[in-house]
Amino acid sequence: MTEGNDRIQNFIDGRYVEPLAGAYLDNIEPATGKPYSQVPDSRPEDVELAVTAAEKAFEQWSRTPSAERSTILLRLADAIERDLEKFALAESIDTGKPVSLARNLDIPRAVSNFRFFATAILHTENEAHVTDGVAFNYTLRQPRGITGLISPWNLPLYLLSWKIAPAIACGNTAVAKPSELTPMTAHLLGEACNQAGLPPGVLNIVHGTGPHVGQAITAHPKITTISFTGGTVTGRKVAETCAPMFKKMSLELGGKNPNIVFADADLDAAITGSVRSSFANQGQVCLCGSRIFVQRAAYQHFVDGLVDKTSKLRIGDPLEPTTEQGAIVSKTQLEKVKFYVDLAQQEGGRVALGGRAPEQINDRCRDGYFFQPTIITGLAVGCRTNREEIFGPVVSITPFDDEEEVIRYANDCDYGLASSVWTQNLSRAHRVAEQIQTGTVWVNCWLLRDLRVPFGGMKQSGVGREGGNEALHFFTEPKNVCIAK
Ligand code: TXE
Repeated sequence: MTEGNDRIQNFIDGRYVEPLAGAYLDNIEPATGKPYSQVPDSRPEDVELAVTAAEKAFEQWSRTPSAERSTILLRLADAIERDLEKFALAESIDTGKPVSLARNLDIPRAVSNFRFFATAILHTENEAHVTDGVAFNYTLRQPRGITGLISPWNLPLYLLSWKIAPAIACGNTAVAKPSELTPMTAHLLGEACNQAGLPPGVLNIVHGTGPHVGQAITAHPKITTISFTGGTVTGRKVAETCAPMFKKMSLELGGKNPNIVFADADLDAAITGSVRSSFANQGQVCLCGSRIFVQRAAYQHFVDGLVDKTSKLRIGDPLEPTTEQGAIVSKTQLEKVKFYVDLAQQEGGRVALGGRAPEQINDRCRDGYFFQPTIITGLAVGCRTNREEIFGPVVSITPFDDEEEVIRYANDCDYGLASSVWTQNLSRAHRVAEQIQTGTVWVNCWLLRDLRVPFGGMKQSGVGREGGNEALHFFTEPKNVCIAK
């Protein structure tokens, strides 16, 4: 880690500041299990400081022409890109993910988020409605004020920037809280904001735990808009706080996503795609397809292929450039994964691959939180392992006979975030996509993202949508002006 970064600071009003109470938490490196820096254990007073700064900045920023906001956001994207290596290393150390993944995916996508919304605001349209010969209406979309942005640990900079970029591009100011488990890239972002010339107070970053900082943000009366990504249980708490205050909220929560493979699919492509959708980022992506359903005629071929390809994934020190599977984010998360693998076996599942920690990786990583990619077969569709979000490198595979049956399996779930369907039959692809209850259906692919499309989940996977116009609408307040003739 670069010198001077071992103690993270809050970023408020354009400056790095200590938390007021001077308290810090250890920031653990998952690959070693040891603290490598400290993160502020901020309190509501720190959030208050951030809100004051954001309130002051809002006056000017909300009136700054969009072309100027756009230029600053583009400079911010450039600043991150210039320091891509530094960001990628920080993200890998913080999360335990392979540095190659951070370098090729997470950080470049964070850059794209800023570029996308920086340019999107230059191409918006305002609606106008002519009421017969009586009146003329037009709709203004105005910034909402101070936004509260709370993000999780799995894709720290990518998910935080997915919120920050539209929020501030639309002329709002922000109080952001990254996960206390993975604060380093957000810490570096402050520096990039200053390099880009973002006015002080437009983006404020307060580090700390959910109960202290997250709760203070969601409960703050001056923060009227909350965008949250995290677990469903936490999302419920956020909603409970926001609802009586009539805050506008977007909740991106968990998933238990079906990955459906028909016998008529290109099976090689389905197997390769399923290795990714099962184990990318050690399975810690809310979009991972942890419930795999394979049509009976292709079942054994698919299981053998998935086991074979997955067994070749290189588990290793996340900082090694060749590593494909790194560490699980925390000890708690590792325990959760182990719990579910034990439960799966009690529920009658058979471990076809993995199921335990790998052999020692190297001396540096001997106390790290590693777990082998794990494939389980033989589970009943409705068992707990097949219903509850594990959020780790564990998938279960179940055979099915026909379309009707697999649609029933896919939808028999409290979550509804994303799904994948593998088939060469175009009509079937349309038919199945239409019936599956998830916010996204990927056909013959996974995690193929176009930033313009609505993104989010149904059922307990959340409320609201992000992405493209959805985000521009979420972060603005529509106001209709009706002029009589
Ligand atoms: O997430 P939390 P956790 C799922 C996954 C995981 C489980 C718990 O199944 O095992 O959630 O993970 C902040 N008010 N996902 O506990 O707590 C917290 O500080 C306001 C899926 O690590 O949901 C962090 O910044 N904020 C998910 C953020 O919420 C609060 C990604 C998310 O943390 C808060 C992560 C409160 N009361 C976990 N309590 C996905 N869908 O991407 C905590 N936070």
